[in-house]
Amino acid sequence: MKAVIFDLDGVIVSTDEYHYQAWLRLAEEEGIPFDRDVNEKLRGVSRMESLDIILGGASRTYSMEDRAALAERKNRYYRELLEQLSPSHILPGVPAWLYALKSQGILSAIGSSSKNAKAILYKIGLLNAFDAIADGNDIVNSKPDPEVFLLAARRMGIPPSACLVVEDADAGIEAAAAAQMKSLAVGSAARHPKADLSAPDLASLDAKTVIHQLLF
Ligand code: B16
Ligand code: MG
Repeated sequence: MKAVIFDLDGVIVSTDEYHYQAWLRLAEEEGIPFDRDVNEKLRGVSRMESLDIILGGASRTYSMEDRAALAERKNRYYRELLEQLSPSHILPGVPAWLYALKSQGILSAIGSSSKNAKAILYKIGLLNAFDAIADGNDIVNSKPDPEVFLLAARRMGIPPSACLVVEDADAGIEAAAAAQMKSLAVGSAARHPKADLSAPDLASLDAKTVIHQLLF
């Protein structure tokens, strides 16, 4: 058996833009420098680690309590933005990929650093579309650590060497390599040196061709 493990944010749905908007709102309120370049460093990284990266540009120090409150406030802003999600937000190419995998008998999973993953999948109508979900609630170490992908593979009963990871984050491609899984880099991660294949998005590739090229 073979499997494909999809990252969520930036691969299945463009919640990456909502993360950006929520962090921007928080940073502006706090007077902390933040822009799209800093935002790129947050892809695939946990909420607290993301906050620490952003606070690296702050002029004052923040206590543990301050940091917890800031992370929680950002999550509130983010959850407000998630309210608008619907199946129309599923990214191009995703339905065709899921259909192709099913018809080929290949398993599929979500491997996401997000603690909001299941809420997002529910809103876009894909909560029951995968054979396994591993997310930010299940892990101690977020990408580039391979933990979330290894857990997804274990939940499907598929060895890492028979898994392909689809990722939009450099940290996610690093995590796939550390898990000894094949990887397809899309969006911001495209052309990462450790990716086995790169493309702008899933719509530009035929699932069957990619699977046979990388997993067989
Ligand atoms: P949350 P992914 C990641 O999702 C995002 O890319 C990253 O920007 C975010 O900080 C992280 O989830 C945690 O998200 O605050 O919702 O728990 O790309 O791994 O699906
Ligand atoms: Mg992502």
